[in-house]
Amino acid sequence: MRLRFAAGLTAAVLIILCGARGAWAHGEAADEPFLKDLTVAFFNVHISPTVIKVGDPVTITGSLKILETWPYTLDPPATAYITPVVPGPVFVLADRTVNGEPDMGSIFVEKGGVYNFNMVMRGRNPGRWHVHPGIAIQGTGTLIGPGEWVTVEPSATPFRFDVSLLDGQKVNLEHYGGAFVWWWSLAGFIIGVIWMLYWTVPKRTVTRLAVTIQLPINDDAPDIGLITPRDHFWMSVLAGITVAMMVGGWVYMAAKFPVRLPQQTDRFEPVSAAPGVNLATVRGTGATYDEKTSTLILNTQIKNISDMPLTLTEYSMAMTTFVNGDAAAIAQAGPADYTGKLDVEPNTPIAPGETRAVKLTMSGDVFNDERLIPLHDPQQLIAGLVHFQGERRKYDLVTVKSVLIPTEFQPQYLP
Ligand SMILES: [Cu+2]
Repeated sequence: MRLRFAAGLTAAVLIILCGARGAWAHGEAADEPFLKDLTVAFFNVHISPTVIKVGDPVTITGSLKILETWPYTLDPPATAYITPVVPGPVFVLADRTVNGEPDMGSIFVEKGGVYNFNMVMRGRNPGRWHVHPGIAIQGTGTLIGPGEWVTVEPSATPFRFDVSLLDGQKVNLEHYGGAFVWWWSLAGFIIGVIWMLYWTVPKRTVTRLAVTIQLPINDDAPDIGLITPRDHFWMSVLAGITVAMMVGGWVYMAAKFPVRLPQQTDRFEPVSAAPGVNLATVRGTGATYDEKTSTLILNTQIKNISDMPLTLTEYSMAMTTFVNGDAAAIAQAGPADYTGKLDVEPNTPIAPGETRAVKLTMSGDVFNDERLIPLHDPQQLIAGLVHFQGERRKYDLVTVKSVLIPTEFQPQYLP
């Protein structure tokens, strides 16, 4: 019986090991649609070049807006961190700016804020990696933008990451202090392993739990050999070695690095890059989604509140952007898997002061692949960003929220 179980288990493990393919997604499809649609819209994301050698730079640029439709069920967005999202430490982040300012760490953000980012990473490990920009928001998690495959080819020169210290010394962060950290951690680990083996292998503390849990908490029970004076002695020795290691480490650090500075944090509030002047208002008047054709239709009521004609150029939702333009314009809008064509009806400029009903139609596998559309949720809501282009380089980004009903529930489709 046991033999059969062991054979079955081995076979199952082998099948899983041989049959499993590498995981490459970043888990964003598992997030609820509202968590992607109502929170942040990414647009104008560019990741290039897509083939590099180890040590070479890859630049991620783009923009994101924290939508005014941020769900009330989440903590309000306050502290955030704009970051490349990659599978593990296969790149290093060498430089980052947000709205033109150097960004060392977290920033303070606000609902309605627009943030333009520019991140330079350098390839560290050879491989083919899926790279996204993302924004980690305290209390919510990391929301990710569109991704691109980047191939890092091996290089003849080993990876280096040189930085200058305050005293002018140059160090290679790839290996700096590595040997010390390794041996020092191993020393601490060995003390822990000795302690663990001491109490589990020769002792019956664990193997006879039924007996030991009967004893009162403060009873050493030396009469049944549970904790003897000899044990006390050896535990004191282990504790002594630990204290000696810590004192030794502190003295070594103080002697070797007499000039020290506490770890620095630099948090600031980037000035939002929102266009400033409002050119239009947009009201969502209902959306539908057809699962069979992956088509999203968004009905809107648009009012031009500016003094110039406006053209509706794009609609961005979560990590996708749909473009009212030709193939070249769509290719310019971001990574191919996350962009598509936007049909605008009627597709003529909206006159100053005009209010017009406009129907936006877009389709793409990305809606299903990234699970962007709420199909059976308690709140059937989507939100996105409508881009308008005016005259004299004036533009506007207007957040629109709409109730969405899957077509299978539309009256005309019901049996
Ligand atoms: Cu990915």
